[in-house]
Amino acid sequence: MKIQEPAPGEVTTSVNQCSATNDPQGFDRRHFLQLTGGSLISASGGLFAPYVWAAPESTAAGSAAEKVFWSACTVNCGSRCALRMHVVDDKIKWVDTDNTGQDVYGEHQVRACLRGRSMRQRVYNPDRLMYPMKRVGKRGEGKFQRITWDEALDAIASNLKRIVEQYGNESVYLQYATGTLGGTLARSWPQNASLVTRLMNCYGGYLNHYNTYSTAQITTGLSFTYGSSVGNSPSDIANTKLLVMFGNNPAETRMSGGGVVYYLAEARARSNARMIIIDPRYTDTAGGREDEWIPIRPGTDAALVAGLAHVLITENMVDQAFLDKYCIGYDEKTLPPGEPSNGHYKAYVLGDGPDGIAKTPQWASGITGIPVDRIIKLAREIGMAKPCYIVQGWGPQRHANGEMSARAVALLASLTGNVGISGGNSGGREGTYSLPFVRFPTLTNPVKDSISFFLWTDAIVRGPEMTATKDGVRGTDRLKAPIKFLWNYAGNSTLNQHSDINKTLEILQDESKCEMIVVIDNHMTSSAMCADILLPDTVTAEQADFCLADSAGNMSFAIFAQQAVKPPMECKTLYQMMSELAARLGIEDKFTEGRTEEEWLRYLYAQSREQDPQLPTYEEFREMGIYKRKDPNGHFIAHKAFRDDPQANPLGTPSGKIELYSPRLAEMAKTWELPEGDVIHPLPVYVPTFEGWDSPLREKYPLQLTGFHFKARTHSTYGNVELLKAAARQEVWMNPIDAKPRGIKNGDMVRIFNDRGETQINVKVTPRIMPGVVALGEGAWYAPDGRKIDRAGSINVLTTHRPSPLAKGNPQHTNLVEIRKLA
Ligand SMILES: Nc1nc2c(c(=O)[nH]1)N[C@H]1C(S)=C(S)[C@@H](COP(=O)(O)OP(=O)(O)OC[C@H]3O[C@@H](n4cnc5c(=O)[nH]c(N)nc54)[C@H](O)[C@@H]3O)O[C@H]1N2
Ligand SMILES: Nc1nc2c(c(=O)[nH]1)N[C@H]1C(S)=C(S)[C@@H](COP(=O)(O)OP(=O)(O)OC[C@H]3O[C@@H](n4cnc5c(=O)[nH]c(N)nc54)[C@H](O)[C@@H]3O)O[C@H]1N2
Ligand code: SF4
Ligand SMILES: [Mo]
Repeated sequence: MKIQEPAPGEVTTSVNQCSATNDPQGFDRRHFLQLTGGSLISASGGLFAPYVWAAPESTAAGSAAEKVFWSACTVNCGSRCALRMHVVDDKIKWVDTDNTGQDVYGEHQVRACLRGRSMRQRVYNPDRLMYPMKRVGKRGEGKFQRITWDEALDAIASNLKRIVEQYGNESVYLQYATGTLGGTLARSWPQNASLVTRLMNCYGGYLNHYNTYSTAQITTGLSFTYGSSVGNSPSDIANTKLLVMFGNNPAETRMSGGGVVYYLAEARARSNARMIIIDPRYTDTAGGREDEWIPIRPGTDAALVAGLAHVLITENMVDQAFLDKYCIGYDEKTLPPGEPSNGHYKAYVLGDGPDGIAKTPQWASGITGIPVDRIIKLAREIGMAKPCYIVQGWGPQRHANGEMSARAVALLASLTGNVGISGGNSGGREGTYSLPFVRFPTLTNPVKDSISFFLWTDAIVRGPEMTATKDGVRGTDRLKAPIKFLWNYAGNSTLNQHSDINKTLEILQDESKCEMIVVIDNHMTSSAMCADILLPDTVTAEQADFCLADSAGNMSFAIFAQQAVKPPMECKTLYQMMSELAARLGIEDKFTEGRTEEEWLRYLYAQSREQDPQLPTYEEFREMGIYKRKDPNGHFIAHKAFRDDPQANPLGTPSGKIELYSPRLAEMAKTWELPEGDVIHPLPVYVPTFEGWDSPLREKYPLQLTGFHFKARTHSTYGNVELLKAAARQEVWMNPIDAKPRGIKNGDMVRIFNDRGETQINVKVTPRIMPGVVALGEGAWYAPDGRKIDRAGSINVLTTHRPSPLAKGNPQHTNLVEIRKLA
């Protein structure tokens, strides 16, 4: 199919048409489809529908003109797969994946999942951005005008100069963004690692953020327990007797032949360990492979742990020697001096603490919804299995009390002495072995002020009111300026992935607040709709880069991604864009150091080889495509050195020990200003929260809504690929017990709503979710209908901006809603 170009200056027709929907919220994708005669291959719509850009017909393998290039899938799914692009006439005709090695466990192929294999549909997608554009309508409305690169970069440079002069570098923010995180040149995460960061560091700095949407509560929580949140490698499951998974679903969240799900299957086949899954949903990881599924009410894991602890203590199954030697705060003996007596965990559990309540299995059952006898049986199983691999995903911590849940699961690993040994685990997520590659130097940020990644909307509205003890601001007592300039490179968290889309949009639409938003993406996402200036980036297949493994167990790897096809239309690499912008800001030499992209890759690789002479030469690496190496130490065992010799290898906590009771948290509990109902506690106790299972709001909104990460997408990325939408449909899960009284049948269209918003989608009525709880895969592309109602099942119209107490993180799995059949 042919691509027609709008001339520079021309308002794109499709956008004009879209404004005809009179949609105060902005772009209406479905309506737009009708207006354009539905000629798109993507039902999610696309701004360039009249200029259709569709995947070329695929061809059978092996034609004479075909060339094969190694590439990679660099999205944030926790894996990193090799893709092999089969190219004819500068078009990708088909995609396969790692075909090297013997494909035996331990030297296995890093084979891509369905998402990576559908990469062509992302490269040749009607949503693809092709030209620089500027906003001509209201923010979020989706009206853009094509401009030249010079115009776009001049506008960015002059606004950046003006805003830095007027409000300081502290008013410039780099949005959390994980669209491409395996790469070296194209790397959007972590925040301090991208080329935008390097540019801003050359230009006086920017407002930092700490923590992530992924792991805020666990990272913060476990930093108080262990000083880090590492876990044993999943290959070590081969050495365990029992596998206990709290809210962990690697079959969806760690897919691929190189991902945790493969280790789980292979390692467990070797140990034949029992597997118990604790999750409100019967997950794909269960899927008939589990020994037991224990459904739990969202947000109540800390109560389950306390109930288990009651059994372990009263039946004499705790590992007292471990607790005495390695931990503080389990009982009176190891309670740090000066802390209130009976402030320890044992007193909390036995009812000798300040609340006077014994955390019996009966007590825990009332909160978690798990039968009493099941809690007792689970405690005995965990207490007797030596060793026991206790692991948590990040679902339990993405809650309003997630710091407590995360610390409680870790505490269970200590109570049973499973920390620092093979076949055991810290209670944290699975660990991974990484190759020591040198990454792009992004220089140092002169600005030290930092906010929680989740509070950027607050920082736009009330930046200078935000303080250390009220909002968790770091590096300064109080923010100096509100956010005035927002960089959004390879992320969709400016709208789709952040909480409370309706409120966020309202904040963004006030142009007197955040004055400039620059979005650099491949696709017209809902965050891109909020841009003032939109820059079209290349995709991985259009540039050379090194792409490094992510959660890859104990076999790490690196992929030499080649340029398989040329960038379409006016797309540029980030390095090109940032270099040209640096020239306008008078910092080009500092930014580029005189190197081209290829020269940077060679330069960085030479440094990596200096550190690690085992690496192949640059040319060999390019030829190989993928380079793999097994952890020379076998399995990674978290906190092993500490377990072997705690004096010589103390943990990163103030006491050097595992802090079941944290004196630092006791101090913060006294000094931080918290809203009504928020709790910071030195022990990982169970606390009820806003919009929890026992919230009074349940009278109005009786269903707990939890999100989950879905196999059809990686967050929102791949969310506009028709094949994937059809393969795994967006649906809200609901138990038959909740569906029946509402007159809801499987497949019905339903309204899911609360005070913040409404979304409509089909329902999946299934016993795979516990009664009283409903679940929606996160990341569906926000598709408002003009009356603030989303028609795509985009969960963030229902989530809240209110942060968790300690991490100031995203409680995106803590929501109350009602569901009704759509009349
Ligand atoms: N309700 C709810 N919300 C959530 C979550 C949840 O569980 N529930 N999960 C949260 C979590 S854990 C995370 S990590 C965040 C993720 O949020 P984001 O980091 O915003 O992730 P994506 O939605 O995948 O958006 C990535 C963007 O990068 C773009 N992109 C991909 N490759 C490239 C590239 O090479 N160049 C450029 N320029 N752009 C590229 C994609 O088109 C896409 O727009 O979402 C969070 N939001
Ligand atoms: N296919 C796919 N893979 C992905 C991603 C994706 O979007 N798509 N995103 C990637 C990213 S960035 C991240 S951060 C990770 C996210 O990884 P996780 O955060 O682990 O994934 P979730 O699906 O949010 O949660 C895991 C499980 O926890 C359950 N759960 C929710 N609340 C509770 C609770 O209170 N208690 C218990 N016990 N269980 C609970 C959910 O039902 C779910 O099955 O996944 C990564 N992998
Ligand atoms: S989405 Fe993840 S598992 Fe799937 S191909 Fe890409 S990197 Fe691999
Ligand atoms: Mo994440």
